[in-house]
Amino acid sequence: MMTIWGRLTSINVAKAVWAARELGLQFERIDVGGPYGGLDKPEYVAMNPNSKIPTLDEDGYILWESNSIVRYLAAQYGAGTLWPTDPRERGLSDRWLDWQATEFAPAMAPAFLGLVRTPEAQRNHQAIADAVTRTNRLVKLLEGVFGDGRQFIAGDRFTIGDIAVGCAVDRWFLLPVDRPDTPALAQWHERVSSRPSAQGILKQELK
Ligand SMILES: N[C@@H](CCC(=O)N[C@@H](CS)C(=O)NCC(=O)O)C(=O)O
Repeated sequence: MMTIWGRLTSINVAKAVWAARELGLQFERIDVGGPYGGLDKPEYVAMNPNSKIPTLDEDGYILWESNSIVRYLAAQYGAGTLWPTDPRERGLSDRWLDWQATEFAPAMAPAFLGLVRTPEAQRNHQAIADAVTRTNRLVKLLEGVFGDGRQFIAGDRFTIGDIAVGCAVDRWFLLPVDRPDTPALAQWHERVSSRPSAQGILKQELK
């Protein structure tokens, strides 16, 4: 029995759920976090002392940190598909999970939190503008990657890197900000958004 704890409006929950769906796994998702609360409840903290979402529970095996969950699911159930078996091939996909968490997410966060989660009167417009500049630089980097005509982020197969960066770019494209023209990136975004496993996860209203 597999359970994923977390509201689907969270980018980090979205990554875990997308991976599980892509792998065809049966699981239950339980809404916690955001308006649902529950992250400070002792039962939740006992599972996830970081009091964040998502948390995976598979028959008592508890795992938190979204990218670790994506990696675990892919390694356990997606060898040769989401999880390339050749270490060099896998590295070219896997690095994008780190890049999403350590480069893209911190760059975008002030813009996302400012524009989606902060009432207009309380917004820090300078912080939002700086975030837009920083994130657009990264988005241009991605345009360069897809500029060589590749179908997916690590080549010709959909892998874990597409999940992490797909969720991040999806949110960036949904934010009401000025963006550079990135046609190759936009085409890839359409390609990954149209996968059956991404329905209800990507291209959703930001909350
Ligand atoms: N590094 C963690 C970050 C988790 C995180 O920040 N989750 C946010 C949602 S995206 C959270 O739990 N926020 C509190 C809430 O939703 O109430 C991961 O990737 O899993």
